[in-house]
Amino acid sequence: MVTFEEHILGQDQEFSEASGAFGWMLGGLTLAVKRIEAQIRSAGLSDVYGAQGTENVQGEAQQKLDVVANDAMMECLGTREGVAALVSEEDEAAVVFDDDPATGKYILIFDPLDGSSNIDVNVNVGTIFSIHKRLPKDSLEHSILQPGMRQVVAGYVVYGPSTVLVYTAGHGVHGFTLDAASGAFVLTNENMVMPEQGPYYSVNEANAAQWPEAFAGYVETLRNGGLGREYSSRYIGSLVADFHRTLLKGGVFLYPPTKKQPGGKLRLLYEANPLAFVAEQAGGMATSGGGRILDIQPVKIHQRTAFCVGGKREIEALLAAVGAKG
Ligand code: AHM
Ligand code: MG
Repeated sequence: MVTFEEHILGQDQEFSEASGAFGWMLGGLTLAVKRIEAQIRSAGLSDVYGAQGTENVQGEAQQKLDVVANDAMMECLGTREGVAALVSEEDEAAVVFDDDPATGKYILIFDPLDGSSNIDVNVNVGTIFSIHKRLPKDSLEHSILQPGMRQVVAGYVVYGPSTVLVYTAGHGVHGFTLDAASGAFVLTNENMVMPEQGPYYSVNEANAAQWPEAFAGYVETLRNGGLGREYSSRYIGSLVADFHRTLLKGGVFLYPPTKKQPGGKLRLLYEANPLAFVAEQAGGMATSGGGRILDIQPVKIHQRTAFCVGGKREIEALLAAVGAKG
């Protein structure tokens, strides 16, 4: 049995050298997600379904479980050695724990509970995380606003029929399943590869009338067999679950710009970047339609982006349709 912590520490010389602080921080991450998963599993029994009655920084109604999940991440990671700052979808600003670059070495950016509109109906939700190194000679703000290509680790957890953790540290993509007996995330899928072309496209088609013409034309091409195969449509509305299917089965997930949200809906730092890193490491591609996701220089922590991710064949066709590079 190989656990997540053992696997990741063996991936990179640098991580094993820093194994004290780095391993301690990863232990905080897995502890938090196990606490979140326990709350999700018993949600109907413990009155944590429903709205909290508050709004987050994006003006979205917070669900009780959004708050529970965010608290778990903050409590389990905030006191860990090596953590400089935590940046969450649920908090307006970064929470700084150690501003000394000599000791506060890592920044964790996360969406504690993605897909919260699906909680009350017992459909998969997830946690997405991204880890950057603190730049020793730069401000903490600059260290947080690094492009996705500088991520050192990224991944996600899907709370589904099984609880699955997928990560990359830049050496392929690896999947783990939570073993209820041992309480550990155990390696179940090493070196995951996204099929070059797949059977599904995944998009909220209720927005079709609001998409730029090139995106609408591309989806029409998928529907009419223009990519040389028939596609089926799948859309869960939980990014983590839609992405996980795309990773395993192939195809394309897209959230194009809309008239209502011309800059896209999904968030760059804790939704698009980590999933783009995983996708690329699995042989797939990720673009905003205007360029490679991992090349975008963020200007603020809650920045949004259009997000299209999937197999090489589907994304290359998308780039040809929208006239973008990378
Ligand atoms: P959340 O982080 O507040 O849950 O919002 C993000 C979610 C994604 O999980 C999902 O891909 C998308 O919003 C669905 O949006 P829509 O309902 O507009 O299709
Ligand atoms: Mg989200």
